[in-house]
Amino acid sequence: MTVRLDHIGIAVKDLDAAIRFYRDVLGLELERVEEVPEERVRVAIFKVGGVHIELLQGTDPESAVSKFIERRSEGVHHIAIHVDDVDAKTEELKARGVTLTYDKPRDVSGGTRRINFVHPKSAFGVLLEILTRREGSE
Ligand code: CMX
Repeated sequence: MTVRLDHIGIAVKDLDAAIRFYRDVLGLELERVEEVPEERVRVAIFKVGGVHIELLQGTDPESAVSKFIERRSEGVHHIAIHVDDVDAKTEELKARGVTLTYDKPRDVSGGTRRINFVHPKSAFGVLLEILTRREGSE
């Protein structure tokens, strides 16, 4: 069973400015920049040891990330934990009374990741992403 910290998501207003800081000032390795239309975000992914830092900018005002920034300002938005089977984990957590944002996990990034979220009210104030990466994707 592979349970591990996968990434830390940070909500930012200006992705390009944030990339300049994390890559050029801090010196982190930028792995890729991609759009995740299913979640209405553009993300920049940095490799930090075996974990990633994911900078997120909302692509429209209704995006969860845009709403988060408007309500609470920029900052740590979620912590993501990799599990072997996000579908099974979703069902297990639901059976234990945990509130998840999606009834069933959804595929994102061309099907390379399957994700769900535990609502912060069920996780002591932290939005927790649970995800399973498909074979071959990092
Ligand atoms: N971390 C901690 N608390 C959060 C939060 C976050 N990221 N987002 C919202 N909250 C808190 C709010 O501050 C609020 O708390 P109070 O009631 O104490 O003020 C409460 O949660 C609001 O909850 P809500 O009314 O149910 O819902 P919101 O409209 O604020 O939406 C959430 C919150 C988590 C349901 C929504 O953001 C969501 O569905 N998120 C999952 C999808 C997502 O975040 N996608 C972006 C990332 C995609 C990616 O990684 O690719």
